[in-house]
Amino acid sequence: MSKPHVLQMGSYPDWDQTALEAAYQMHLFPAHADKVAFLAKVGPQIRAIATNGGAGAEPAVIAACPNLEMISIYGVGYDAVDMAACNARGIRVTNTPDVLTDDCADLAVGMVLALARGIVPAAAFARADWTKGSFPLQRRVTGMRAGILGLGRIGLQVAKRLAGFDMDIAYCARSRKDVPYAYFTDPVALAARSDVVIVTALANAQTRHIVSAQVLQALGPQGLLVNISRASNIDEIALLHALETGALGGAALDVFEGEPQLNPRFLALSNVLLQPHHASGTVETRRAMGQLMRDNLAAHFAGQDLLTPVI
Ligand code: 8YV
Repeated sequence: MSKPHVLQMGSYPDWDQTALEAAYQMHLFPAHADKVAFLAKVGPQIRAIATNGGAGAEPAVIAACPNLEMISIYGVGYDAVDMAACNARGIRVTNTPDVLTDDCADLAVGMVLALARGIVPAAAFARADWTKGSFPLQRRVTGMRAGILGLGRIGLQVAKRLAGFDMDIAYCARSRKDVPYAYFTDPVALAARSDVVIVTALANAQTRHIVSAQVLQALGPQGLLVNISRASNIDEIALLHALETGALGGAALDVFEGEPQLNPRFLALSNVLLQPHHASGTVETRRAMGQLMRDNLAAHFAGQDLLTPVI
């Protein structure tokens, strides 16, 4: 029997790539300069798309695949997939929740510590400048007031970790959860009572720029912002302005508008910690994500229940 044709939107580690190619006829989208011609040729054969959180599957790609049955995402976020088209056409979508939760929470906490304590500039100082003076005093982490924006699986694990630092934890989410943390419906009010705001919310049209100029102002000149979710959750231009003028104390960011190209204004700032969209980037987690992404594809083609369906 011939292998099902699968459109691949991004790159995978070799262990996934080898396994995918053994099971499917893979068509690598980024390898083709003329995307329209490529899709016109292979689109009708495609039965599944294998993608990741950033590449997703945009409307033109889905429209060019009339026989598409499912999209398997290597990542938890599905904001880059045209979900309206999938809903309308009955295309199933799977993601990789749970397996990446701990790593994402770990990095968020690491970013809080690194930002507040200046760990990255301190490391550079120890190498180059220590004999010339003392490193400036930094901010205490233990006991901080933390605000978590979006208390899903990852946000909950961030809260659990921060509780270990005796933090006073509050959260903002669509609905109140059964947790011992203060609940806020308004992100501005959450920011006003917080020393650090950590954004873990899934991105969608409702959360676009939820971290607004007002939220940044409420966080204030001593306030810290950490984002491991999606760039669209933050008004990036307002953030740059707040960082440049000192209206916000500092930011640690794993995600950016137009990544991997960064707005060059970020590179001129000393009150930011920049990460290359790497919250799930450990060998252990990426292996588990790849396995789950492939298991969902396999379940679909075997006519079995999907393991982690979004729709
Ligand atoms: C991955 C992500 O970095 O889970 C997500 O939504 O953005 C990340 O875990 C990405 O999907 C892998 O390229």
